[in-house]
Amino acid sequence: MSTSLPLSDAERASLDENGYVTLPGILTPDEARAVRERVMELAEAERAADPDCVYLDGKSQRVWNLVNKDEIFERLVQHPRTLGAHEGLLGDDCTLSSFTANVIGPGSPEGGIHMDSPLTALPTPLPQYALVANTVWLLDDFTEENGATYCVPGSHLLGRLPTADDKPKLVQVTGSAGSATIIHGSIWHGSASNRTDRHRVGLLGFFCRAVLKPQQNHMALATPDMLARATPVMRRLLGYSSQPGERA
Ligand SMILES: O=C(O)CCC(=O)C(=O)O
Repeated sequence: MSTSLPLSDAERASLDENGYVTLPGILTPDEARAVRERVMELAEAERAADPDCVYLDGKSQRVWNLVNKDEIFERLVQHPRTLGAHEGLLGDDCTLSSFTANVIGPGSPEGGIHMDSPLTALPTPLPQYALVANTVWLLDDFTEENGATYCVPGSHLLGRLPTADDKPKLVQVTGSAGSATIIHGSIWHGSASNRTDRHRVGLLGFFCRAVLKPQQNHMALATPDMLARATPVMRRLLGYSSQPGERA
């Protein structure tokens, strides 16, 4: 059983209207600093093992499959506030699509405006309710200079990607380290360029309705250690109890 906390009425109204809402103070500054440090260690080790694991002109990097890389990420993915927000959007049985870090390096160009996977593979118009939804965990203060996420308020209601005729009004979602921004997966969004000399580090806790195929195959990736620790909520997020009509 989940002990998750739903969004307040005001938070949910803001998410429904704009397609995103920022929840301040989900982590303390010290917690955000410690998680950032761990992400940067993982990023450095993965770059040393595979220099091609970078993107955006080699300036930025994704760290995939976080739930199997440190116990701290197992706890974060089950955080009652962020998980409660996703359950409210996607249903109480929603599952994890992927949990990654997005490290936007100094001089990185913007990531490009998009809707989240697998929405562009579906016929349009998409429904106005969310099929997938993301959490951007701010491990640094996100500013206009260091690449705070772009969103186009209200675009989640259009159910399609922008066309050449659209003039999307981009807003950068700035906030303090330790905040988490919940975004409806159909919103037009993307990382912005980093014009500072320091990495901008965020986590992306990405969830989907139980009927959709997740971005990563968690059951194949799960390590025995992580599974041995997994709570019932964690097992559900990994997909162990979301197979409709399963029989032995
Ligand atoms: O890191 C960010 O600011 C956003 C990343 C993003 O848009 C995504 O991965 O879908």
